[in-house]
Amino acid sequence: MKKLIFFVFSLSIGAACFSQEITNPAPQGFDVVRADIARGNLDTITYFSETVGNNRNAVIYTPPGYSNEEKYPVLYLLHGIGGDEFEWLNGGQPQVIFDNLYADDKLEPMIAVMPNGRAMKDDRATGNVFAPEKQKAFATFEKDLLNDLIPFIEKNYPVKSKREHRAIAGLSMGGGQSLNFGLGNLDKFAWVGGFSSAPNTKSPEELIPNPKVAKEQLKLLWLSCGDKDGLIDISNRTSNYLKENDVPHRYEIYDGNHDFGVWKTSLYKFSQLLFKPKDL
Ligand code: FER
Repeated sequence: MKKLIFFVFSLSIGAACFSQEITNPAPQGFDVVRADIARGNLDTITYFSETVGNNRNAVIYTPPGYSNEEKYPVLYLLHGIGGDEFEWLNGGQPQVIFDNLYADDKLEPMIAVMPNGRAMKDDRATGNVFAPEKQKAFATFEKDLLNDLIPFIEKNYPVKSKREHRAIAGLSMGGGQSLNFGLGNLDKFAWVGGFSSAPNTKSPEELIPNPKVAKEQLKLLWLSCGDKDGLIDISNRTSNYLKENDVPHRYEIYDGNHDFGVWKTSLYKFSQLLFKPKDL
């Protein structure tokens, strides 16, 4: 009996050491439309993709007070396996979150681009969204993003084009893409966020082969997940490696599942850190 009690005691000590506290949710009303505040603008844009060989669409949000006289940093915000360029809008209304944050002066003015991350001719989220060729298209999107979409945005919008002014984040498959592409291209991205990252996330050793360089180059490395998400081991694994290798990052775990509750909270918190001095 004593042995059993000791065993259970050790297990709970072990769980306490390895478990992470649940982080506070976003404040009430963060995602509710407010009357009488300035609003950003949403648009759909079309760019030619050399990678795919046809025109592709993306949604773009420009902030309240947007002006061609200014230059803005850019957040690329990516969707999940069952989504497309409209998933964030339909499920998360990020424009409402952003408008409210701007009204409270909590966000650095930025452009947010929501692309279609399934880089193939038919990029609709129809049929079996887990089909191998569709999953492959989520990896191919790295080329489309770097060689087609980013140059299009930089040619057609008043944006700052240094790595310090470019962020990438996404939900689930888009979280995996953000970690893979962001950490794989530190010369292009200084701000990287994975929300509930999916099994397309590379192994930590592949993601961060050189922790010292990552540590020097990253302005922000963000991970978040719902505590009841079946995919949480992927975020835990990544965070553990980062801890072991002394790479600063923020890992937030919310009371939630694999859903927009977690993703909206993540966007609310992550976006406020962007393009600001590190220790704000
Ligand atoms: C998987 C489970 C979930 C997977 C991807 C997902 C690639 C993606 C989920 C999402 O984007 O919401 O095994 O394999």
